[in-house]
Amino acid sequence: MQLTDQELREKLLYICRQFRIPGELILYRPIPNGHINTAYYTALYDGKEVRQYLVQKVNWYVFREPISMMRNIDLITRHIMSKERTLERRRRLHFHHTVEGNNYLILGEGKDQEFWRLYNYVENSVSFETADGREDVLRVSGKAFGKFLCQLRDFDASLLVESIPHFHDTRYRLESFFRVVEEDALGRVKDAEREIALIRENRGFGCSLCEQIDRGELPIRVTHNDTKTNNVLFDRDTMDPLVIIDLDTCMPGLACYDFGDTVRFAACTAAEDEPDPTKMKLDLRLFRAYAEGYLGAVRDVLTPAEIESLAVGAAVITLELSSRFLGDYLIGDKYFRIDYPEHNLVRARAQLALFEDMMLHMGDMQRIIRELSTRES
Ligand code: GN1
Ligand code: MG
Repeated sequence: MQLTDQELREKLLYICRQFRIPGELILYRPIPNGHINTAYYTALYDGKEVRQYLVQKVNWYVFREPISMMRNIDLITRHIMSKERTLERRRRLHFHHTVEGNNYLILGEGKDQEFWRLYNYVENSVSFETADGREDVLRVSGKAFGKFLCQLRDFDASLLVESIPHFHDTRYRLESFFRVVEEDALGRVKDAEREIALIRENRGFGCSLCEQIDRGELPIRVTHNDTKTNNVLFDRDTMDPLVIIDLDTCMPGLACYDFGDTVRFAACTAAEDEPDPTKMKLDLRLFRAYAEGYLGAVRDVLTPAEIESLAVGAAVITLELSSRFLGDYLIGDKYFRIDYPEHNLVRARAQLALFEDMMLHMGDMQRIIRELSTRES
C-alpha cells in the first residue's frame, strides 16, 4: 500500500520513537538502492544535534527468519569489532534497540506484519553503484572484502542460521530454474528461449563449484555473499574503506563467490540492468585492480584450490544470478523489485552477456590471478 507523504513521515517518526530516538524528524527520503529491502534516510534534531539514521523494512518474503538473521548480524558485527584496532563509531554497523531490547521492530498483524530495523548512518561516507571505470574503487573494495573474510576466519559458522537456505548453491538454483521453465506458469518462456538455452548449455559448468565442495576440494568459510561495491562505505575524503554493510546474507559459503560477485557487479562496462547487452563486457583492467586488492589481503589465507577457483567463481555467480533474474521474470517478478515489466528479463540478458564475455576471457582472468597470487607481498 502506497503511503502519502504525511503518513510516511508519521510512520518513520513512530519507528524512530520505538527505537528510542528522540527529537524532531527534520529530513527523510527513500534510499533507492537494493532490490529487496526498502530503506529510508532520516535525520532528527533533538535541540542540540542532528542525528542521522537508516530505517529499513526487511523483505519478509525473501528473509523468512528475520529475527535469526538479526541475531547473525549481531554476532558477526561483534566479532569484527573485537578485531578492530579502532573503535571509531563510524566504522561500526550499529543497530539500535527497542525498549524491549530487540534490534528489530515488528509492526502490524497477521499477513500485514512488517519487520523494521534502524541503524546509524555513516557520516561523510560514500558508496558506489558502479565503479564508473575507477580502479581505486575496485582495489579498495577488494581490500575491504578480503579483510572481511580474514576477520571472520575464526568465527564459529555453526552459530549462524542460514538466512536464505541454498543461497549460493548454484546446483540447487539451476534445478529450481529449470523447474520454473518446465512449469511456465505465465507463458513467458517464449520471451527467453535463447537465454534459457544458454543457461542449459552451461549448466554443467555452473555446477562445477558445488562438485568441488562435494569432493572436499574447496573449504566452506563464513562469507558475505552480496559483495557489490555499494555494500562498502568509503570515507568521502580519503577513500578509506570504513565499513562493510548489508550483512543479511552473511553465511557459510565459498570465497570465490564473494570474489566473483564484485567482479560481476563492478569490473564490467555497463550497469547490471543495461538494456543493450552488447554494451556489457568484462573489464580486465578493473578485474586486475579488484584482484590486486583482494589477493593482497587473502593471498596467505586462501588455499591454492581456492585461488584457482576465483575466476571461475566470477562466471558461476554471474550465471547463477542470470538464472535467478530470469526465473523471477518467469514466475511474475515476486522476488526482485522491478522498475518496469521486463526489468528482470533485461537484467538476465545483461548478466548473460557478461557471463559469455567472462567465459571468453577465462584464460586472461586466470593468468592475472596467477600472476598476482605469486607476487611477493
Ligand atoms: C539482491 O537487494 P540487494 O541489492 O542487496 C540479492 C543479491 C543479488 C543482487 C543483485 C538477498 O541484493 O543476491 O546479487 O540483488 N539479494 C538477495 O543486484 O537475494
Ligand atoms: Mg543485499
